[in-house]
Amino acid sequence: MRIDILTLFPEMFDGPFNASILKRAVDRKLVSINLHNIRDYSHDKHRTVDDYPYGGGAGMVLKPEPIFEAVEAIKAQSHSEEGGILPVILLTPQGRLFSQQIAVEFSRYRQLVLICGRYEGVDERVVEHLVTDEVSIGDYVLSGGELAAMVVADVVVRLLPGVLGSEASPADDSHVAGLLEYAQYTRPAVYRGWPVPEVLLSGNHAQIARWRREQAILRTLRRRPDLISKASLSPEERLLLAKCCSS
Ligand code: 6GU
Repeated sequence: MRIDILTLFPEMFDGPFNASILKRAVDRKLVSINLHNIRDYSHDKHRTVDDYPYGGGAGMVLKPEPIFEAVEAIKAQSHSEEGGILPVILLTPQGRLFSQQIAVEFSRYRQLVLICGRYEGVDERVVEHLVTDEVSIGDYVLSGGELAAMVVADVVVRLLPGVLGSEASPADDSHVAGLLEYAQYTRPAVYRGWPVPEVLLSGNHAQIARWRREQAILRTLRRRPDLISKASLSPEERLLLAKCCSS
């Protein structure tokens, strides 16, 4: 996969893309991440990228020309022979709420373009005529789309084939089956007097799997009851829930 990121602050990306799983994925050429400074596409010697809003009001608005021209330059250099649609995703608090499901959807594309919004907003003609999707990472306001773009890139890249080791399957992750993950323990078996649940030491794999499943369901119910109705549960599990909630 190729990810192109348009930003006014490319240096913000140095950290996350140069460590851990993202770095390994880049080093192994499973993904290439290309940063583009929107300012490089400005038209004047002051490298202007924003301007006052028509109609007045506080703050500045990102001008359309540099963003259109940056995306057009990306389109011209990459995969143009394929003719498929290129997702152009604007990171903005106005967008649809990002989720594991949206990440799976994004992970199926050969290429993504992420545009990091800044200031009070982006000229609406960018949204109407260039952007194919607007995404927010939560109901709070960041000072710009950069951190959100890093979140989206991280979540998508770890889904790409070969990025995680075979033993760490994304299929078990929280939110994949619509449930939170069960509690994990490692050695020592007793730490400061706190023991690891006995079933995990039993070696009985069927029993362990059953315990973990139950833990995941109960934890989701307690912490994120909003997720339970959409989780894929067996009829027996639904019955268990009905019992424990009514008592
Ligand atoms: Cl994508 N951008 C900004 N500025 N704030 C946000 C966000 C994005 N998602 C949540 N808050």
